[in-house]
Amino acid sequence: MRTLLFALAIVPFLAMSAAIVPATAPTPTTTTTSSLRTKKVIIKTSAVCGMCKTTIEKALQALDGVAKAELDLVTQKVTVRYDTNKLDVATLRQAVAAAGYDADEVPARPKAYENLPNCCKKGTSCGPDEAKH
Ligand SMILES: [Cu+2]
Repeated sequence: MRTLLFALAIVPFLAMSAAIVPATAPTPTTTTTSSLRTKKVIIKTSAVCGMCKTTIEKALQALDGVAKAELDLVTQKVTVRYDTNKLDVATLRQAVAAAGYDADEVPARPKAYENLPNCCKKGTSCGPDEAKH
């Protein structure tokens, strides 16, 4: 009796997952010649020095779909060109946060932030000592 109940309980679940699978197959609509859709976005970060710049740019460029990432240390803003078919802004912000830096309203991941060199932490400034990196 117990096994029967279990079987009855699992049936709707199986039926549901079976129904979901074919539904995910995307039907390509009228996609014409230009399949690559790049968009530019500017994300405010908490970068303070050249090393932060490299870390953030590398973290973003490691993502599949990022064409270009360039950080301006004066404004602390990173300009990202990305493929909208592969990524969205939230994913880009997450990548910056995972590297240990704030990204707009997304705070830096605490663990990654702790692993940053002291001079790269918020409230500090590498200033003229930037060479110590
Ligand atoms: Cu730094």
